[in-house]
Amino acid sequence: MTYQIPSALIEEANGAALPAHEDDYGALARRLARRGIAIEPITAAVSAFAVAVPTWGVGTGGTRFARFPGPGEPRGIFEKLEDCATIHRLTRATPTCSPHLPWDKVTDYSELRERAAALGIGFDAVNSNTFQDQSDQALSYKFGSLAHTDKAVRAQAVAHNLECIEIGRKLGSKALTVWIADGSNFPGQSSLTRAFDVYLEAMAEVYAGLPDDWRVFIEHKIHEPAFYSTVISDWGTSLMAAEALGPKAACLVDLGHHAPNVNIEQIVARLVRAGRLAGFHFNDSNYGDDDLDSGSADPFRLFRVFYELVDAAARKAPGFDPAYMLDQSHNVTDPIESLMSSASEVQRAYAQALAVDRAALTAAQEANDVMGAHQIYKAGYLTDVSPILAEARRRSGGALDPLGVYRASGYRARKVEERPPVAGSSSGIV
Ligand code: PSV
Ligand code: MN
Repeated sequence: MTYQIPSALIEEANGAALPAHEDDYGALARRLARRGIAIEPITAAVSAFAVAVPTWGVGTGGTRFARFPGPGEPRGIFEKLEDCATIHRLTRATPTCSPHLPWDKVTDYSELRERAAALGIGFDAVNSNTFQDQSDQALSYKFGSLAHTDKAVRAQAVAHNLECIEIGRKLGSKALTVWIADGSNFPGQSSLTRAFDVYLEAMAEVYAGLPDDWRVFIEHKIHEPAFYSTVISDWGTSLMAAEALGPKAACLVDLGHHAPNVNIEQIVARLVRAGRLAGFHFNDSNYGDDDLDSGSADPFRLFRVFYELVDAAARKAPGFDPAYMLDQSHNVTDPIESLMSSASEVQRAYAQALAVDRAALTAAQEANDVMGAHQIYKAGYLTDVSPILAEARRRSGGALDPLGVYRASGYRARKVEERPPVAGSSSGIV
């Protein structure tokens, strides 16, 4: 039996921190009440909110220059699941993981599903990978996959996506996320029109393989690894593709995949309006697809996105059912610490958005009270909702202070003993 953080440790730490926490929670409740906002519905909503952990995120990431492996890294999907379970155990915010194939391939998927269930973890959207070549692969993706000029390469990429659906079915997943690296590095290198046409043709075959209760998430990205054009470059292209494919297709927003300074929350509002918002890959960025921890660089942007989500849910926008996933690369931190903190930052943005007085905001907007509207909106962001997040965790058996308990447990040191490095092991993402 491998080491898991004992419940007793969580209870003991919670007991010690409880008086101060209750004081803070009570003070916040009174403060919100003065603004006409009840704390309990926010705490209940945060408790019910979940975000999936990417299986590739529990290994140390890297850049195109280097990867500096961390100690006690998971050496395969079973150990990745253990780390995902640890994150959920302490935060109670991450009951599912989002697997990436073929990185997470195994021979027995019922065993994988059972092991995950025993650890209290389920499976969210399955991610396909046609952006790398695998050793057993017949044709190369160097010049593209689903949008390759050669039909045989496209067929290979279609077959991989169909296999991902099959594996996902065995794991209890209900969605396939498709991000392709296809694009070009030189003006004139490829036909901007033909590349999109053949992509749609190939994706129609993937779409045809979706079970009735499945969805396909199309993930756009403006650049990288292609630096002149990408085939699925932006939300407009993604929406065109989703509409061409059918009702089971929707657009996934990775926060790092946009032009600098783009108004992401407006994209979110438009996709909600079109009934095509698939969900998110949360992360943060300063420059490009930096894959920094969610809410670490620009927490106000995360809040702005969540305001649109809260607004859409309150309006009961048709077809609004986004899937929430993290997608980050942890190059210099312990990935478990980063993922716990990120799950909490995503919940924080949600709670802050819920702390906006929507009726007052609508009235101010309608009256063209510019500064009034801005202050009402900003008041949500300026609310320190930390006691709500802690209370939501405590009520579901998690830790008031996940990072403190994680560090006190010595989990990583135990994993260093249990997981001696294996030659060639990799976290997958660079
Ligand atoms: C691409 O940058 C991406 O955001 C896609 O979601 C991939 O599946 C993921 O990163 C992992 O490489
Ligand atoms: Mn992504």
